[in-house]
Amino acid sequence: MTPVVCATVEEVRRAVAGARAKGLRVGLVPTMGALHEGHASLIRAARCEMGFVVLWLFVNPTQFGPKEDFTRYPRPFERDLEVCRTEGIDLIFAPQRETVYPEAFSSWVQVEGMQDVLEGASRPGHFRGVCTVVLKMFNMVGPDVAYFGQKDAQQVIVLKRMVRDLNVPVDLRVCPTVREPDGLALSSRNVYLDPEQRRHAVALFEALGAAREQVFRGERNTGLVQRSLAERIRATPGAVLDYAAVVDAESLRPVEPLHGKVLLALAVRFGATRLIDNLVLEITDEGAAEASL
Ligand code: PAJ
Repeated sequence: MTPVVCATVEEVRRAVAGARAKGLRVGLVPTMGALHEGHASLIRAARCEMGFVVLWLFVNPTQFGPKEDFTRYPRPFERDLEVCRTEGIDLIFAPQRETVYPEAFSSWVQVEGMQDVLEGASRPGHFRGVCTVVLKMFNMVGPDVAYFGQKDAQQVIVLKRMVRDLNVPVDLRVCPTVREPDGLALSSRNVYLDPEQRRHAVALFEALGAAREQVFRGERNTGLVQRSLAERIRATPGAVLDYAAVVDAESLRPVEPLHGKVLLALAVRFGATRLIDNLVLEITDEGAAEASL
C-alpha cells in the first residue's frame, strides 16, 4: 500500500476526518525521517492498535542547537517512503518549514525545570523546540494516540508532563528501545560513526547493563552507581562522557537511596557524534527489575 503524502494541514485534517467518519482510531508516529528499525517498531505498534496511522516527517530546526547537525541531518526521503510502504503507513505528513513556523512565529511551549537537566543542560533550547513542534503536530493532526521510543527517555518524560499540564487530549505510548545485535541502540546518527568508534559505541549499553547488575545485586547508593557508569565510559577509547545520570524517572530529580522508578541515562561523544542511551529500573523493598516508562 502506498501512503498518501501530504504537505498541508488542510489535506491532513480532511484525511483524518475521513478516517474518523469510518470509525477508525488515529495513531501518530512523530519522526524526523531517516527511518530505521526503531521507527519501524513504533509504526508496527501503531498499526496493531489503530485503524489509521499517520507518520510525521519533519526535521525540526528549532530543536537543534546552533552548532548541531541540522543541515547535515540525513534526509533519505525515497528510502523513508519505502519503509512506510512496507510497514503500512496510511499517510505521511511532511510539512514545509513555513507551514510549521510561519513568519513572525512567536509562541513556544516550555516545561520548566525538566527541560534544563540532562539532555537539556547539554542542549539548551532543545526541549522547547521538541515540545513546541509536538504540541503543534498534535493540534494539526488530532490523533488519539501518539507513539514514542524509550530511546529518548527524557523526551517522553517531558512530553508526558506537557500533555498532563496542558490537558492535551492525546494518549502517549512508549515503545522499547530497538538495538543492534551487539546492544548499540539504533539511531539515525549511528551512520556518522567510523568503524573504530562504532566498535566502541557498545560501551553505553555495556555500562548500563553493568549498572543494572549492580542494582540487581542490591546496590542502592545512587552516587556509586552513577560513578561506575561514568568510569566505564571514561575507560572506553575515543569516548568522551557528556553525562551519566541516575534520577527519578518521572520528575528527573535526584533519588537517594535508589527507590521507585529510576532512569539510568548516558550521553557520550565519539568525535563529533553524540550518542544517548538509557535503562529504566523499578526498585522496591523486595528487589529491582527492569521496567519501562
Ligand atoms: P527521531 O529522532 O526521528 O525519533 C522519532 C521517534 O523514534 C522517537 O520517539 C524516538 O524515541 C524513536 N526512536 C529512535 N530510535 C529508537 C530506537 N532505537 N528504538 C525505539 N525507538 C526509537 O524524536 C524525534 O525524532 C523528534 O524529537 C520528534 C519527536 C519527531 C520531534 O521533532
